[in-house]
Amino acid sequence: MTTSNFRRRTLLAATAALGAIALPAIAQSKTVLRISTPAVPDDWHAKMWTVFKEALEKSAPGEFDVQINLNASLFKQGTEPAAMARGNLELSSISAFDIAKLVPEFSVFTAGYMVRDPDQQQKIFNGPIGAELFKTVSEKMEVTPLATVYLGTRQINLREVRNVKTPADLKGVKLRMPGSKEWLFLGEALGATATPLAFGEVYLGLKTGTIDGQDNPLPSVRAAKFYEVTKQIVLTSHLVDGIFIAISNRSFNALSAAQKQKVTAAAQAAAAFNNENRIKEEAQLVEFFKKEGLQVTTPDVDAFRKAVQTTYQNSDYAKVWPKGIVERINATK
Ligand code: KDO
Repeated sequence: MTTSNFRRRTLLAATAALGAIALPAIAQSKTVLRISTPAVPDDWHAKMWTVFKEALEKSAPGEFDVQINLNASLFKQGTEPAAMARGNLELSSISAFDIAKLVPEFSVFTAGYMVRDPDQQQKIFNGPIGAELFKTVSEKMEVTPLATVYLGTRQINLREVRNVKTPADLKGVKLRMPGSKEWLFLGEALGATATPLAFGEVYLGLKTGTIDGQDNPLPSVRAAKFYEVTKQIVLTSHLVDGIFIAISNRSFNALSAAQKQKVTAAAQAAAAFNNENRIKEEAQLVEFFKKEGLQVTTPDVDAFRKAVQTTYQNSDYAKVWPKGIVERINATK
């Protein structure tokens, strides 16, 4: 072997050894982003996380390890904000109801018939109202909202057909709501007997009759197959529901400025994907449910609106809403 050959081989061996050491080091330096959501795989706000992951793989190749956990398999529904604040979870989509527990003024967005439509929802949260409230969310909850996701307009979905025109017609109906007092208040405001249950248990609850109905946006009724175990949808349109892609402050603050920008852009791309597809599907689903044999009925929505709005206005929730916020929401066009 010539000296130069020997040198080259030694160099190659050294590089290989370095590589063997360096590779796992690179792998370890990837920032892990764990996501937990109760969303079922076929729902748009589950699929949007793949858009998030792919956007980051493109904009920041090799920098992030995005781990998507659906069906509440990592954290129970509603426990995600606490997990993020503790640093046990990086990302989730959190609801206005989750936020209202720690930021009481946010309960204005848990009130029925407050937000008009998905377009107004985006304008509210991407404008000054959103900026002010999200600042408080970050300070009090240790999470940063990155994008507003339209979850859909919530409708009532019943096991047995019932003539529902006004809230009085829901008297005694065991209406499943997610498990927090803010959600139960909404169910009661609709005239029903609100019963708490996690999303993952609703299908069985409807099937066995431990609950008489549930409320969710139509795309989720389809994705979670609730239409298989119910006979009616009552188009109350009582809540233009939003969830917020949020990241724990601990994780966000550890990122470089460029990474923060890329993560935010990926979250916004994910939300846009969800919003576009959900709005499109929502417009087509009444026909789908009818074909599946469900009765889709329209109640006296004005009667529901009046009753629900009055209940909220007279509640303790309204007492902590920032002065003039309802007028500001209504003026957002
Ligand atoms: C539900 O439990 O009814 C709800 O729609 C509440 C939302 O805030 C959100 O948690 C959603 O479930 C899940 O993502 C499942 O779609």
